[in-house]
Amino acid sequence: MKNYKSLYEFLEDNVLLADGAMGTMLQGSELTLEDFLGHEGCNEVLNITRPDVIERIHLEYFEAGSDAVETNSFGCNFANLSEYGLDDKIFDFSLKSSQIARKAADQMQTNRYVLGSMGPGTKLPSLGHTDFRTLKDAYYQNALGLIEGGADSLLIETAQDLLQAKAAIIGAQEAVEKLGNSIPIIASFTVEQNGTLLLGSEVPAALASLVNLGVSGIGMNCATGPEEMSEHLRTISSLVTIPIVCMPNAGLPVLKDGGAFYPLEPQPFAQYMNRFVKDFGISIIGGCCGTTPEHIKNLHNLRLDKSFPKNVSEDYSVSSLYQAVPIKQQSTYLNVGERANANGSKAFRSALLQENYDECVEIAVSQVRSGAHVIDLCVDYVGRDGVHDVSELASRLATSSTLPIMLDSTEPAVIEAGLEKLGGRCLVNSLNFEDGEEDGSRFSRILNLVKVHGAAVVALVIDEEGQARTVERKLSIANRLIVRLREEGIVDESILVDMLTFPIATGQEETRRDGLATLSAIKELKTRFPNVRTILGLSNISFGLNAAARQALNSVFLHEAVECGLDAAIVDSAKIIPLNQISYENVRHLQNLIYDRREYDKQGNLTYDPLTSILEIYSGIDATSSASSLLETIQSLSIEENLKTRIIQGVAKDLEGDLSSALNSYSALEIVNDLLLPAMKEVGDLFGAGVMQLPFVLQSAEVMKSSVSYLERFMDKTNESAKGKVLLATVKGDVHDIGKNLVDIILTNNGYQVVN
Ligand code: THG
Repeated sequence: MKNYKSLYEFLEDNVLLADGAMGTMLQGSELTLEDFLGHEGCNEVLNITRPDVIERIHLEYFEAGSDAVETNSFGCNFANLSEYGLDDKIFDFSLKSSQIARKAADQMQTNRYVLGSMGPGTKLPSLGHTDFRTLKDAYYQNALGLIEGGADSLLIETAQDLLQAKAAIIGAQEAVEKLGNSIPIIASFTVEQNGTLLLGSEVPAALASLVNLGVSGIGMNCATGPEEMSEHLRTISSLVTIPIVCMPNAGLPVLKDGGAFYPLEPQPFAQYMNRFVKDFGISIIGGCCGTTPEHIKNLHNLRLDKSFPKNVSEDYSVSSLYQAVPIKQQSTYLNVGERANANGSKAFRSALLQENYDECVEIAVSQVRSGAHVIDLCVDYVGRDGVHDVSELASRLATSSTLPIMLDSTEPAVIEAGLEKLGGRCLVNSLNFEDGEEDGSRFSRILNLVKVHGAAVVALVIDEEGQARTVERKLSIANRLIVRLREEGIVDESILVDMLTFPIATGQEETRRDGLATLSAIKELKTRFPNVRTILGLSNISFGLNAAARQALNSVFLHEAVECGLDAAIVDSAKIIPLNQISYENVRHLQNLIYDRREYDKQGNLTYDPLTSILEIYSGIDATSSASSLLETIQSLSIEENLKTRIIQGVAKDLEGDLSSALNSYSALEIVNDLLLPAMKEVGDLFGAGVMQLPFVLQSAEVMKSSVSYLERFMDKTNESAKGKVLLATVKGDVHDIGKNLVDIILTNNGYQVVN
């Protein structure tokens, strides 16, 4: 009887050596079309028809020294199996694959482990190929089968779309919970040669999104050899404390005799891995495409000891699909743009009511130009279907926004619908104790969503008795919130307490000291809980004043709050004025209003009221007009620059009007060849240089496509498809399908006739 250690225990003091490639080993085995039951290329079928072949491959790896092997279930997911009409077999194939690996592991004399492989599939939810629920439910079946078959861990690998990885992790967690046996869930993403994931995610964005879901290990596999992974591993090891995975290909593939060949030999492969284990504390190693039992043998012979990453500063960031944004900014506050709010912006509201979602998105993302770090998204509006609205908007923002999203709603269903569209790590705004904290309360429902999706959370000082206005009540509710969230495993750095902002310029006596109470409470909270973050919805402070006075008061109040330790603010970033641009005298009056410094004579008569002075100073003053929208900017350009900018920025709104003006000076063909195509070329160059991410390229291509389809009617028939006919194809169900379709759009736009 072996002295069986759980994988958790093993990982505590050891480097886990996994196996190498499965696919290439299968290609080397003599398999017939019958073995595949006619489903050529569907390796998962082999679990049923040729368990002997799969078992033999596992044994080869164990004999080469693998501590663990991966189940033959990389394609046991919704996208892959539905290509073959086999998506009802997810559970069965997973179960079988896991039983085969378990059987092989149990034949060995020493402890060996089974890693249940969960691959990415070919449908990317961030691009709308499928939805989160469908994927999550299929991954749940995948994970159930793997666990029941005896897997010691679930390895979500080759993740390319953060939303897909999130669906896989959450599906896996549900399965683990259902079966009640705790096993580690490990996530591994794929960084392309350009240094990002397929959809453009930078490594820290992937970490923010996935590590916070509560995985037990994180890292990367596939796409490149070890050399290209080195700097990314350095980044990962500087940001996380959980075990790190690294399973590279045997180098970058070269084409040889019509097939891909992975050139990195076992010896140099092992040398790289040796360095990664020592320098970056990588503790789960193995190989991906092109690696063989020989590669594993060389790794085994190194007998690597576990080392630990040095200089880790854990990263508490939120993220979009593309970038991570630290919640705690170094020398400023986290600027959360307030404009995408149905209650807080007339322009946004009217676009929403017309269901002009593209316009809503434009309002939201334009805030990046005035310095926003995060977008607050609030669609709550009486009489509207919030779930529908948030789904429409979040799915667009998921790829159009480089900024992370703060989902602002009182409805758990709205928050959930938003979370299911966004691959990045969101902030949830907000939690409070208004209807208590029992099961079924909004507090418990929203908290559960925060936990499941690994979000950061805004917590408001509101309890069963209402909003806290005194310093004492603000602090006591804040304390109750923090204690409760800590119990649920939420770290201080992911909690943003909102001490609440009330209007202070109403003239009513009882509101005079509200701003002061908010500032004092923030200051005290920061001394009691230095790692808990604080946030305010800033603009509430100035309701009732005219626009110019509001901008000034908001700006001064923000300055005071940051001095007291405020970490984040929901603001109209275009309208915050640096204090040095407000006159000294006005700043004094505004500060006097905030700190309620009125003056009285000896008889107790009021001699100075800052509010009166402010009303006088700002009466009749217009607020400076804020930055005009991107479309306005575009339409102020020359027609040539207008069309070029439209393509590069992907702006399709009112396109036909502008194209029709261009037809006054150019022929349709000239517009395409001399204006639009050079702009597309620039898009291509920006993409090649890694400056522009894939979804934006697709957006540009869409504008190109709409332009061409409008202009076509003005072209001579003889010019059509003069350049020739192109046949495009790739392996059925392969990830390269996306690239192929992109090539189709671009070739079609360049005058080729494409058979896809
Ligand atoms: N705390 C938290 N979340 C919040 C708030 C808060 N979310 C909503 C709100 N308060 C913060 N957002 C806004 C957005 C806009 C305005 C105020 C707060 C605002 N809008 C102008 C007005 O109503 O006069 C309209 C401008 C326009 O129409 O363009 O003032 O406190 N956690």
